[in-house]
This record gives sequence, structure tokens and C-alpha cells, in this order.
Amino acid sequence: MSESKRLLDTAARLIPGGVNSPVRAFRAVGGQPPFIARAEGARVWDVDGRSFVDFVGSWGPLVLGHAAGPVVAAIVDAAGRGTSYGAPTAGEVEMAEAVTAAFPSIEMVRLVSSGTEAAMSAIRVARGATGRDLLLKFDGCYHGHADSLLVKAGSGGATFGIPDSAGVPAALAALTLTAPFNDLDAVRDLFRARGGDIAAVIVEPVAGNMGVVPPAPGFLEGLREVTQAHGAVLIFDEVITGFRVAYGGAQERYGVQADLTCLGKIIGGGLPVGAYGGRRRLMERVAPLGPVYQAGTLSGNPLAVAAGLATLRALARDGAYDRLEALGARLERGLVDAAARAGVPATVNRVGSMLTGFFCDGPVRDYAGARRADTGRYARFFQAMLARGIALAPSQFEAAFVSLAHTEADLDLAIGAAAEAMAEAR
Ligand code: HOZ
Repeated sequence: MSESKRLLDTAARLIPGGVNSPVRAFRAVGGQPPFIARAEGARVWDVDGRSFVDFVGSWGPLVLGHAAGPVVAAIVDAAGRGTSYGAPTAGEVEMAEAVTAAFPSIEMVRLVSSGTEAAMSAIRVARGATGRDLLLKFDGCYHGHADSLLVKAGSGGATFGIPDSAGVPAALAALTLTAPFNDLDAVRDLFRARGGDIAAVIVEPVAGNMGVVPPAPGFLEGLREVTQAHGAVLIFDEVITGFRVAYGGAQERYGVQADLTCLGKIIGGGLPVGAYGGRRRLMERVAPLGPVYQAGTLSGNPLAVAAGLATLRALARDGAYDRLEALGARLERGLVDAAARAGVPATVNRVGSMLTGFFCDGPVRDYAGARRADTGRYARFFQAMLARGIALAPSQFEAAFVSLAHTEADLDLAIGAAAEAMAEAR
């Protein structure tokens, strides 16, 4: 029996599904997750000594790759000075400066410990500021697992067919309106009907949790316009896209500014972190300045902040995003060609270094489109790739991430494997 299998058997008795986050469980693709022993650069090694070129990247944070030298050094240095103080630090100030400099729409920022917390808190600020209760989100977008947001949710919600979680009070779910991603008319209709009650629109400006779906031209601009016209708060969930699709996130890439922004992943360099921030008039409502309460013992944790700052410094170097773009484009081209050669219907959606190959004819521009993908074929493809040493997300409804640690050779290995895996998955 493999060591991964032995660990999974034990884990399954002690941890729900044997995993600490459902998408890791491989339920959508079959088989068993390798238990990871170590990782470096673009590779991970499991406890059985197998190695994989990794396109999961811890689901987004590892834009520099695993165990990047400056990040590890920053963590070690910070840890030597204490792991948590529950008191303010210079690092938090530096992080606030870095975030506000990168995102002109963020005038004040609060650090938390996860993307879930960031989204949950941003919504509370929007409700507190507007005195309204309704929230509008998009089908297949995922903003963490807070009650109000587990409505038509992507990521694990899409993967496991539980987009509306049990345990969310119906009265609370009723406060969350939904519309199809990229459907501005549906948004306008909802605002016409209930605009005076809508506190906020929350959106992943590039959807990453139904697979990657870019915003249609004019969609983000339209959201900006309609929210402004109705006095609602526009929240961009840039937990994945922040510092990923551009240094200043989707807001820089598409030239549309949010009122509030949620960040996470990259700003923690692979350690648990989140942040929400935005207009001063909104953020001044947060305690202790204002009446919206939000707190956390480990918020702004010095290790996470040190890892995040080291990551941002590396990303700020010339050429980082050109390199990510070039690598992403190479992988996209390779996957498109491989699918064409195998005669497999596929649509590759990519924004910079995040991409998803959907097993269906295109275009995929919303959750209904993503759901047309052949998930059985994805599962077979996934297993065939894993067998060839390539680790993808174990679900059709997630993104693949390229990092600065990936080389052209890594990508060519993945593309070669994909050509074979597509033929096998046919
Ligand atoms: N799509 C999820 C985060 N954006 C994957 C991570 C998880 O749920 O464990």
C-alpha cells in the first residue's frame, strides 16, 4: 500500500473526507490525493517519492513557485523574532503601503487571515455603510464560505454540486440575489426592481472559481456604472487576481476601480492571509474608527506579512508580468493545439498566468457555459496527466496557475503530456 493511501485511510477516520478543504479530496476526478511531503520551484513531491510539475500552486498564492528563496528567508527571519504578537508591527504598515500603492482604489486596508474573512468583512462594511441588506453575486463565483456567499457558489460548490450549502439560514440566503456572470442586462433588471435595497455587488473581476472566465468587454464598466447610479458598493474579489493578472490586479488590467477590494493568496506568499480595503469613507466605518466590527487574533500575522512582502518585492521587478504572460500564452497555445490534434472539443480561457481548459466547444462566458464542459472527460484527462507527472486542479471548475518558477521546459513537458492525455481521455 502506498504511503499516501495509508495516510488517507487514517485521515478519513479523523478528518471529514480526510482533507481540510473539500476540493483536495479528488472526489470529482476519482482516485486518491497524493499526500505532499515537500515542494520546490515548480515541483511537488509526494510521500511516496513521486514528483509532479505543479499547476495548482496552492490554488493561487505561489506566483513565485514553491519555497522561493526570498520568501523562505523572510519567514525564517520573521519567525526568529516571534511568530505572533497580537500588536501592530512595522511590516503591517509596509504591507498597507504596498497594497495602497498598487491599487489606487484602496485608500485604507485591513489585514485578516483568509479570503473568506476578507469577503465576509467587505460585505459587512457595505451593509453598514449603506444601511441596506441585499447583496448581488454572480452564479459560479466563489467568495469563500461565509453564509451569505454560499449561494450559487463556484469552486467546491460547483465541484460537489452543493452551490447552496446546508446550514445557511434561508432568511440569510434570501438576502443574496444572483445573476449570470457577464450578463449586464440581468444586473440592470435587478437594480431596476430592487436597487434601493442593494448594499453591494460582489464579483470576481476575472472569475476563477467556475474555471477561468474573463469579463466580457464592458461588463466591469457596466457594474461600475450601475452601482454608482444606485448608491451601491462595488466589491471586487481579487483574492485570486490581485497581484496575479497584473501587479494592480484586475483593476489595473481592465481599468475599472472598485469601492472595496478583497485580497488574499499572493499577499501572504503562501501563508494564511487576507485583506479588504477601499475608499476611505467606507473603511473609516470599521472599528475602532466606526461601528462595523471585525477583529482577529492572527490578523496581520508577522510571518504571513513577511512572506507576502517578499513576494510583492519580487513581483515588482521589471518583466515579472511579461514573463507570466508569455508562459501563460505558451501553455494556452500548447493545450489548444493538443486538443485540436486529439479531435477533442475544448475551450481554453486564459487571463495572464491563470487558465482553464474546458472540455466543450466555446465560448465559455458564464457558469451555464462552464457547466456544459464534459466533467467525465476532465476526470480522465486529469488522471492521465497525473500519471505523467503533471498536477492540475482536481476539478474542471478551478484554475491552473503558472508561476515564475515554471520554465519553458516545464510547460513543454505539460503540453506533451496533454497531447497524450487528451487522446487517452477521448
Ligand atoms: N477555489 C478555491 C479557492 N479559491 C480552492 C481552495 C479551496 O477551497 O481549498
